[in-house]
This record gives sequence, C-alpha cells and structure tokens, in this order.
Amino acid sequence: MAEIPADHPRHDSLVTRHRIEAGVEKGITSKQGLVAQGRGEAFDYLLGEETIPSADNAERVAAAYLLLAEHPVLSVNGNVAALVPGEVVALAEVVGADVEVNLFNRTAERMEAIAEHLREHGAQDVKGLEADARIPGLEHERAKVDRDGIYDADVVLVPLEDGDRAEALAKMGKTELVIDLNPMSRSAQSAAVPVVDNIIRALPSITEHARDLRDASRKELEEIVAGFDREAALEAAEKRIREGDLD
Ligand code: PTJ
Repeated sequence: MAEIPADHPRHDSLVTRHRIEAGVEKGITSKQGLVAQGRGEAFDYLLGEETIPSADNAERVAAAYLLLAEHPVLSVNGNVAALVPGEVVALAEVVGADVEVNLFNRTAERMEAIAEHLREHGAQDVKGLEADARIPGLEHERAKVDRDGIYDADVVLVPLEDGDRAEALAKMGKTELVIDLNPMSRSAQSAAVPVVDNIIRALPSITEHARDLRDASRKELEEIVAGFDREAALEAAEKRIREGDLD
C-alpha cells in the first residue's frame, strides 16, 4: 500500500480500508466483509467521522455493563479481527472478558486464522473453536458457540453484524452491547446498549471508560446502567445523520 500522509483528510478511513484489505489477503476477513466496511463508511461519513456525545455516553455505559457482568464475552468476526485485534485483547484484559470468534461465513480455516491473529496480538485463550453449543432459533453458522463462552455469558459485546443473532441472544436473556454505525440496523435496534460509532474509535473508548470506572462501586456502576436511555441514544445518532445536528 502507498504510504498515507498523516495530514491526509481521509487518513483514518484509508488506513481502515487497508486493514480490511490486508484481512482479506490473510484469510481473516470475508469478501462480504469488504461490502460491510463500505456500508459502515457511508454511515461514518454522515456521522462526521467522529464519536458523537451520545455514543461516548453509550461507550461508558457499555464499560459499566462489562464491569458488572459475571461472565462477559467479546464476540469477534472477520472485520473486527482485521480492524482492532489488539484493542479487543486490551478491553478483554481490563474487564476480565473472554474473547470468542463467531462467524457468519464460518470455515475451519478462517476460524483458525482469526484465532491465531488474536493470539499474535496477545490473546491467551481464544474461544469459539469448540462449538459445542448452539444458540436456539438460529439456522446458520453463527448459532455455533462454545458452551463455556457465549452460551454461558451474561453480557455479550456484539460488534458489526446483522441482526438475527443479536435478536436470538436477547431471547436467551443475555445483555447485548452492540457496536454498529447504522442506528437503524436490527442489531442496534435490539441492543441493550447500541453504540453508534466506528469500532476503530469505540473499542479504545470503552476500554478507557472501563479503566476509569474500574474502582467504582457496584452501586455507582448500577446507577450508570440504570440511567441509560437506549431510545434517546438511537434518536441522537439518527438526528446527526439526517440533520447533521449535534445531539
Ligand atoms: O466475518 P463474518 O463471516 O462473520 O462476516 C462478517 C460480516 C461483517 C460480513 C457480516 O456480519 C455482515 O454481512 O454484516 P452486515 O450485515 O453487513 O452488517 C455489518 C454492520 O456493521 C452494518 O450495519 C455496518 O454499517 C456496520 N459496520 C461496518 N463497518 C463498521 C460498522 N460498524 C462499526 N464500525 C465499523 N468499522
């Protein structure tokens, strides 16, 4: 890839594209992942390519949920692995979460390539390869999960995916934290906490909030969670997209 000057107006977007391209070349990201990235970019452009205040608040709430959880799990697909592998590992460490690979286009080769990529970025134990449990009500490959991973989790961070697994996990009684640039997507709509932000910005922000809140009392964390208004967060993002207004 040609060197991208740091002051290029589309620097971050071009670096992100390069990571996705490299992910496809490494067998991590699916070709559909390229399309998903394009869709995300369009929403990011409309959001002003920045973390809007309501998203920052949702990121703080997501951090509080992860810190309160008995068994939090961060779900990783081919786009997430290509874009933010080190950031996933960093967040997992701060909140004590498991990391599980879960793919729509699941093949043994991609599962192994992603697990290895995460290990190269410091992950100790990558779940998802056992696939000894199923999410009820889902026909496709995303139903395959680890019994001691997503199946057992109480809080799951689900970034960048279409809505049916998000809905099925919610039916299992799990609390879902979704990162998705499209506030109208089914997964954002069904999430306990929709984080409408680019995962490139969202994951480091959740980690920073988690570091800040690490010493907070349970009561304080519970108050942060109870005070969250998911509808207002979705509306603020949609308003920014439609009207360019600050929320
Ligand atoms: O790796 P696999 O096999 O599990 O497949 C993963 C993809 C992403 C291909 C699959 O989950 C898929 O097709 O997803 P969708 O239906 O395209 O949904 C992806 C959602 O993520 C869309 O709503 C996009 O707007 C959003 N999105 C894309 N890039 C980003 C994003 N959200 C946050 N940050 C991004 N960088």
